[in-house]
Amino acid sequence: IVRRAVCPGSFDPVTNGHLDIISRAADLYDEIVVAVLVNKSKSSLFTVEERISLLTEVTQSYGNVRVDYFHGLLVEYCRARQIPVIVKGLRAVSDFDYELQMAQMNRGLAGVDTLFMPTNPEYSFLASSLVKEIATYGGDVSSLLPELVHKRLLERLEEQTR
Ligand code: COD
Repeated sequence: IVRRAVCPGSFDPVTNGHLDIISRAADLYDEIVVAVLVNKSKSSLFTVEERISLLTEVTQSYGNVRVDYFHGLLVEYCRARQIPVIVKGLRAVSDFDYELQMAQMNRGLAGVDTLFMPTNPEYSFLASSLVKEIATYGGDVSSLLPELVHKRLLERLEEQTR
């Protein structure tokens, strides 16, 4: 039996905080599916295709990680793919309220359990939204992102100011 789990998110773009959780999850399970939420009502800096391509490149070395996307409810995706576990990173108590609510709802809805991993303290303040904001105003975010992602982020922000 293959032990599988999903790491879901927006990944706009993937940060070192996401990668920390994905790599640790990859050590615990046979296969990790990183699932990008397709949310048409939320504006994003990178398209779903771009986010998938970045994730694929930066997780390539793990061997047991693949990247996919989903629409709608995460538990429906889990059910269709027979994935019994969601892995989430917890940055701070502020994440906990909402994450606990989702975890209980997802278990109630479909029996899908959630595993919480404490974020590496190095990344406990890290969020894609903050990275984008800091980079927009010229701040240095190079230590928070994989090199390739950092490069694409600067390119994208540059394109936007043209
Ligand atoms: N360190 C460690 N982990 C981190 C860090 C960090 N610095 N930053 C993010 N993470 C982890 C967290 O576990 C987070 O949940 C995940 O990475 C993804 O983060 P984001 O910001 O890319 O994505 P979110 O928070 O926008 O993703 C939310 C989901 C898409 C998972 C959620 O909204 C969802 O499941 N939506 C589908 C609809 C649904 O099923 N709704 C019902 C829920 S009950």
